[in-house]
Amino acid sequence: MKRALVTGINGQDGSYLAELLLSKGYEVHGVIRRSSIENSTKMSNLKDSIARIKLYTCSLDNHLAVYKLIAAVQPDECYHLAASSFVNYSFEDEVSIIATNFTITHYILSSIKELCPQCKVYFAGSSEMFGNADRVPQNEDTKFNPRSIYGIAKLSSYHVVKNYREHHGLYACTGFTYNHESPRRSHAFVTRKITSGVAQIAIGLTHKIELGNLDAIRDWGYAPEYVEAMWLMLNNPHGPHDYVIATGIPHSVKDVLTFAFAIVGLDYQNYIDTQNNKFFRPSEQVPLIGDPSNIYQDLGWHNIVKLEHIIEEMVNNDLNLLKSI
Ligand code: G4F
Repeated sequence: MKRALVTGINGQDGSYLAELLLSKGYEVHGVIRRSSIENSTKMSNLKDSIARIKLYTCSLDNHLAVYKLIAAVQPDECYHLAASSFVNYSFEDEVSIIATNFTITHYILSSIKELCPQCKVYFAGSSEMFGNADRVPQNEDTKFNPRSIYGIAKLSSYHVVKNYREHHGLYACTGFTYNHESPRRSHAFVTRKITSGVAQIAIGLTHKIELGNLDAIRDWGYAPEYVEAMWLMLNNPHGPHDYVIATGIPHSVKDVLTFAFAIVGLDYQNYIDTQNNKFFRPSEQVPLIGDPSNIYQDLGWHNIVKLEHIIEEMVNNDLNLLKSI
């Protein structure tokens, strides 16, 4: 039986990945923050799988703790998904973003190199590493040009992963994931903010959603499909390679609004407030759209579920959550 270690297992991606690995017969070990274990909201994504997972509360920002964790688990595959995943532009958060999105990656790789160098490692990279890209769509050869500390920290991790692959012989690779959504998405992200707002409007709890740039373009896919891509990357007959994981299809925030409000039969234009500057991002001129040709060619992966259906599932889930209160 293969043994997998997943960091950030209670997040959107970690929880779907845990379910996928369990369905494939893996022994699944997961790491969560100590503060999460007593917070039922933070554990809710694991409600269907928690009984079959071995959970550890480990401070990943402590090198010795990471070393001891890897020594205890001795994984065959490690999926490093733990991250500050909100692309925050506030200066106060920069130190913690660098610690979470860069330093921990190094702790994990260095521990694996010492303790179980046969372990394959997946690192969750991001389209934010391309930032203000010089082309649309972006692929694995596109020049990196991150525009946020988040993107810089992810890019630094990518270089450490590459270094451990090329100079230490580890099977380690990075997935450049573009936005991926589901009912498990946290409320900070625009899709969930919209779908939960629509559900609240539909039952009369509020009458406005405050948003930033409605013309922002993103490449939004379906999270359960993206974790399949991660697994395929660690089971790649061509060896360890980095891939863009994306749909290649551009959509605007307005499209998300149109899909979401259509579910409850309303016109979004009557319910949106864009006066608050705090929701606008600097430097979003270049749309982040991925070219998934390489992962399709090598691993046969491509997205299936369209954004319209993802949003429908999210709105219905948010309506059900409100009805169950
Ligand atoms: O949902 P978002 O906050 O996601 P963002 O920043 O693209 O980041 C997500 O995808 C990245 C790429 O895969 C990941 F690296 C990252 O970890 C995360 O998963 O924003 C999406 C778009 C942006 O263009 C933003 O300007 O929505 C626009 N937007 C407009 N109004 C808003 C809002 N975003 C948020 N969060 N809140 C708003 O009110």
